[in-house]
Amino acid sequence: MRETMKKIAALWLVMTAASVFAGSQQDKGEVRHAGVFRSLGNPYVEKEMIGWEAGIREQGFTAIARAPDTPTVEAQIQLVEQLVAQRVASIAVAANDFDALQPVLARAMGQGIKVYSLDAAVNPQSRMTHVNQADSEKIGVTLVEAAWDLCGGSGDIAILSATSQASNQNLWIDYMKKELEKPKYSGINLVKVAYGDDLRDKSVSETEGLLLSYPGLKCIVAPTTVGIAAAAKVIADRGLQGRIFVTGLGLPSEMAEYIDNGACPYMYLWNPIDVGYLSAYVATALSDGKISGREGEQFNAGRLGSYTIVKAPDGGTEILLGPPYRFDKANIGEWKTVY
Ligand code: RAM
Repeated sequence: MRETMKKIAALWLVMTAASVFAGSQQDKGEVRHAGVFRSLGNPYVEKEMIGWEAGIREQGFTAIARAPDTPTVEAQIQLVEQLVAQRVASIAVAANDFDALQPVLARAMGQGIKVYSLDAAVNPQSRMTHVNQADSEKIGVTLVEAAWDLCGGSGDIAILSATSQASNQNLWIDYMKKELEKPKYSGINLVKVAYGDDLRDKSVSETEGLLLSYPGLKCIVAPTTVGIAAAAKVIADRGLQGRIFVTGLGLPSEMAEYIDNGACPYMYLWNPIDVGYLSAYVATALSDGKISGREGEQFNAGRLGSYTIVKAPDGGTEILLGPPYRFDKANIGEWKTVY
């Protein structure tokens, strides 16, 4: 009898432990992390979202990914408002404006929601930290050097950007302008910064406008994956390879044909899937209390390893994914199927 009682007690203990374990697993899955990305229909953004969702899910949490149809901040404010009402654990924003999200994000943080930006930053008061794809100054310096090289040291260049409020592009352009002041670049003349709004058609028509207005143009630098693909298409369609060069930040999958046909001899980028994936680990490190967004804090980002929070040029903090990577004829074949 005593043996039977013991067996029943042991069984009960095992069953209770199992249900507690199952319960905690279930609770974890009920914790929702949210991400508001720049816009749908942008292959770069889609890859960023895929990486972020995968990173949240592999940690056992629920991912809610949202993005407006076009890269406007008004639509992002509405999406954030809905997510605050849903009481998510964290909100990531790849922002379409540096300052405009501050009221809603401050409200979110006031309610205990962990807020951070990725890709395109919000101002330091609106975030706990920021996930930056690469050192912003380095991107600016690298793109100026590329334009100078492609122009053979002198000539007119233009920048084809995303929207005029895009904080990442604006920061890179500021660094480009600063770099262009150096004596080495005295022969380079920046004639215009055009905005294609990260929309394919608008980027094509802005490129056509540049060609019309500046017949002597030698190089178009597009620090946006949408802009560079549109500009390279116009140059290739018109057979202008060798006379006008396109460079900037592009997705290997979209740019391989233009790198091969010479419209864009080389360009730079980083892995957008990893930008999202790293951000997913920032979400959970913030909500677990492992980090608070202060300079010097460290955390683990799954398959990417360990990261340290550093000071950002805007006065806040950030986490740098890694250096920009160069793509050219020699290596584009191996990258075009990766991202
Ligand atoms: C576009 C977006 C994105 C930027 C890349 C380089 O797809 O503007 O924010 O990081 O280009």
